[in-house]
Amino acid sequence: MLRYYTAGESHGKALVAWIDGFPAGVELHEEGINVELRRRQGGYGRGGRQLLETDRADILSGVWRGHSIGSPIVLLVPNHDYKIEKMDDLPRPRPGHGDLCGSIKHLGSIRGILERASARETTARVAAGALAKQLLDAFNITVFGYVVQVGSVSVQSQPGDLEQHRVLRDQSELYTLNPDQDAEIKLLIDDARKQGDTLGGIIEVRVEGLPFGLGSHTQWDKKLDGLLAQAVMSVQAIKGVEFGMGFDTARHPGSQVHDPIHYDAALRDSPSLGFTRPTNNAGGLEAGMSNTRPIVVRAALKPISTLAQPLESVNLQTKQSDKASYERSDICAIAAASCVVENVVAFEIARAMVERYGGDSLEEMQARWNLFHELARKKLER
Ligand code: EPS
Repeated sequence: MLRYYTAGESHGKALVAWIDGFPAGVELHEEGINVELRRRQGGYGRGGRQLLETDRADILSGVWRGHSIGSPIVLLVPNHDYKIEKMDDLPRPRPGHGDLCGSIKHLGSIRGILERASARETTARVAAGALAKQLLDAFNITVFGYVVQVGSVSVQSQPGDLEQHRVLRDQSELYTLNPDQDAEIKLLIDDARKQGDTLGGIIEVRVEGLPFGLGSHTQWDKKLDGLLAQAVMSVQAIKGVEFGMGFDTARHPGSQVHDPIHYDAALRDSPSLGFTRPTNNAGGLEAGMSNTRPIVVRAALKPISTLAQPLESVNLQTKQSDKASYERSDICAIAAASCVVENVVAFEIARAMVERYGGDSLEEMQARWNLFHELARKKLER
């Protein structure tokens, strides 16, 4: 099974991702990971920390002559702002952060909780996801994330294919598909900064090039939508996840929700095996399995919980009411979060691929992918 763990504190020595079950024979480039780490550090509305860091991954194990060898891969990203030993505790928990529940649960300090609850941990998740993308590349599976809403502003969608959308997203300081709206959104973020406030938003991630049947209908913990939802929901500050038409399906009759099934023999050799769907309200997932249409997952990010104009809290020593503690933070991290969710989704898709076509090597996975498509085509011709 392909899986990963992360370790590291926000102001500790380093962040680490430990990846197990990664098939052998995948060509791996540190630069592919570093591009994603740079993107995670970007986006308008970030705090001062990103000026101090230049996140780069060092591959410590599991790779020989540029290829995975099947053994555990450890990625290390050093923290320039390593100062945890000199940092004091926070006396007043911040509403929305893990300060209160974590310090009570662990019978310990707020510092001990916030250092690990911090979204700095997503550095390690992005590194793991970027590694997983290099496995997905071998199957032409793409995972692409962007911002569709910041605070009260919805981004007007632009038609285009993946490459056109990639160009637009990379032009936008907010990682949206409409850089023309950047100025409007930046004003909103500047305003929040002036008010001592923060902003959230909505992210969309699209996965293309999938075969039939990643995931399974047979058990609750094998359903791909369930696995993706758990992974996405676990990203710091995410408060909602939906697929395709999502919550809106509840407001429409079935005839307007389900995607009709058509067939086009010219597409027989593609992963869709010739089946086409004029709509994709299911977001690429039916009964917990991929249906070859793009997986479309959206995630709602709450505003950052560290406020320069803090909310009411309680001093844990005196039990007196007081404003919550303040530490340097971001005003709006939606752009970075879109990169995080993209890479977290990529890891789950890679995990599902290894589960479905698994084996110890990329070569074996590719052989089984080809065999499945050959057998499925034969079955449809019978
Ligand atoms: C982050 C680094 C952190 C925070 C932010 C994310 O750095 P510092 O605490 O040194 O400023 O900016 O963490 C949070 C939003 C949070 O709530 O903890 C990063 O690298 O993404």
